[in-house]
Amino acid sequence: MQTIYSSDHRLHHGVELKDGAVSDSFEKPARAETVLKQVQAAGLGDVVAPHAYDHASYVGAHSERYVGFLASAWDEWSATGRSCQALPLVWPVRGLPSTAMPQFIDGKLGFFSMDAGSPINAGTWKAVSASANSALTGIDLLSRGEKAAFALCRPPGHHAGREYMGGYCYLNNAAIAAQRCIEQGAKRVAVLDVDFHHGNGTQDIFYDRNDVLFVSIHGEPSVSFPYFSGFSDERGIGEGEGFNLNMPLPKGTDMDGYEPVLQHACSAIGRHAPDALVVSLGVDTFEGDPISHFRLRTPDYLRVGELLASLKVPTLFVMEGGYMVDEIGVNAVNVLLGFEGRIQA
Ligand code: Q9C
Ligand code: ZN
Repeated sequence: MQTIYSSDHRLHHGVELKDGAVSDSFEKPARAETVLKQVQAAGLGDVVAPHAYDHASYVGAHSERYVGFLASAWDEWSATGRSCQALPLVWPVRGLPSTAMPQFIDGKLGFFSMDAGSPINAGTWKAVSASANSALTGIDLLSRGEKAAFALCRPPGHHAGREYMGGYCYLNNAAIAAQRCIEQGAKRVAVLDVDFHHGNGTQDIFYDRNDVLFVSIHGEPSVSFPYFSGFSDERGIGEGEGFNLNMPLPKGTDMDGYEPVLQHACSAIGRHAPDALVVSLGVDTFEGDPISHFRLRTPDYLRVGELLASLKVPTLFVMEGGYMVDEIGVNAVNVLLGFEGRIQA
């Protein structure tokens, strides 16, 4: 399968608040470089650059004012004389009365975010839009008849909701891809999220819809980020009721616990009979991941890919999380090799 990759991701690198201090983010450029290297080493297929898309392609999954905020946030922030990265510091939590969008950038940062995990620097928008464009290009490959494609997106996207960034994410690449698929005539699409963390953003975007089924397998939110969504009783609303499926699993889950749940997820996707499948491919389910708590091992990812292939649906893989930089390449590419049936004995 082809991989869609842009080196523009390097323009974005930021800090995160960890253990009460500011440190380099786990979500760093070396992640995408490692995955790209393994794509090439494994001979997965051609690596192509994303096409250009305008902002309207991101609206649908996101609101227009949110896309506008992301596109101009750095200019608004740096116009105040600050040269450090922009981070939110105040949020409209339960009980605060105003729901109006603030006029000043410091207020907008809180208004359009769920946490302080998505810093904005001078190159962030270019990287973020190239990442979304990679997912859009992947969908266009599927509509031209490809059976599968790999959007090597960075930064990731699945924590970004209709109107908010968070958890290292800005634009929801998987949701933007699924939305394009629908706009191009697909009746039904499924998004399967196998990142360790719940895909709260994708859930948010499709929660009231029955054309896009969202299924997520992730660490129990009572003890894992993002804490405030991902419980199994979140099943969708209105027309979307029954089209949101959360499958939280306990910390320490290994392949023995994971595989039957993945099979269950695949059955649900099969019943939806989608025209296309978008996989939010996080490999922070790995046993060595520094911020996550599942125990999948490198060969397990081949099996994950094999199970996904059994659905026999055109599939776009969209890179999400995975932070053990030395291993994420082989783990992510193992899913793709397993999908293609290229499993060495
Ligand atoms: N210091 C994705 O995997 N921070 N996002 C957790 C670590 C948030 C993960 C605490 C993790 C977000 C795309
Ligand atoms: Zn994650």
